[in-house]
Amino acid sequence: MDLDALKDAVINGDVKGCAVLTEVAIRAGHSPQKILTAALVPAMQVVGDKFRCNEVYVPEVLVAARAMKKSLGLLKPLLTQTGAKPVGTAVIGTVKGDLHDIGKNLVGMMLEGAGFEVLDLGADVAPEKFVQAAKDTGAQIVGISTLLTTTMLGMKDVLQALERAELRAKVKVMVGGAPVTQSFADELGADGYGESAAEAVDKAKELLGIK
Ligand code: B12
Repeated sequence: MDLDALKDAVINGDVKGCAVLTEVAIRAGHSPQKILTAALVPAMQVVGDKFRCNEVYVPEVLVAARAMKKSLGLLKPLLTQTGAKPVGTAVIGTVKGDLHDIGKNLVGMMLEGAGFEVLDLGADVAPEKFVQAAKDTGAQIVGISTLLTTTMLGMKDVLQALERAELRAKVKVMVGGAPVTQSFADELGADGYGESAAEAVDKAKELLGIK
């Protein structure tokens, strides 16, 4: 089965089509990673490009996002099944003022799949919430996501709040999201950056010294 039909279903915001085609792709033997990288992620790229060129508007982006979420929901059990003892705990969330959560959700699923216990705080998360969650769970990793250039500096607020709570030395902070780069992460003073959910997993393991 070729995955273009699934990619088109996401672009067109066809939730039912996404459900059926994702099931078909799984049954045809495509790995969840392949379905992500060959269909779902490139589909959102196309939607983003169309949005930038004013070919589509927020409502169309929203329905595409809903369709993508349907597929991700079906892939989740495959991405997160491990059965092993947790290798660490991660708290993740999207910064305050930013409602984008698809990439962050994907990072959460892949971390779970790699054996992490994940507390997902959702989107539009205030710095104090990151701090409280890190305290409550004793997390070793805090992952912050942002998709908007206007909210990128909100990541700094989270780092500063962790410092004020004297947690900065206890947790490793990873940042990511489309506008974030390694050099921006370095400027912020974050411990790690990942360009994709797969890189987020590699980075989290590296930061905790897990092979
Ligand atoms: C879907 C979408 C929406 C949906 C979001 C639905 C949802 N529930 O998430 C809706 C319609 C709500 C939306 C709203 C808006 N959006 Co929008 N949106 C997008 C779009 C098309 C796709 C984003 C996406 O899901 N990508 C797919 C995922 C899988 O990729 P990702 O998020 O980058 O995540 C990957 C990596 O970055 C990384 N990663 C992500 N997080 C983390 C965290 C860590 C710790 C690590 C290590 C890695 C990591 O791993 C992920 C998986 O591989 C992008 C365009 C684009 N191509 O990015 C625009 C985009 C982000 N939106 C944009 C804008 C402008 C807006 C609005 C302001 C529009 C408006 N006028 O209202 C609002 C903002 C609302 C708000 N306050 O947040 C702009 C941002 C421009 C900028 N420079 O800031 C973009 C770039 C579109 C554009 N080309 O102009 N949007």
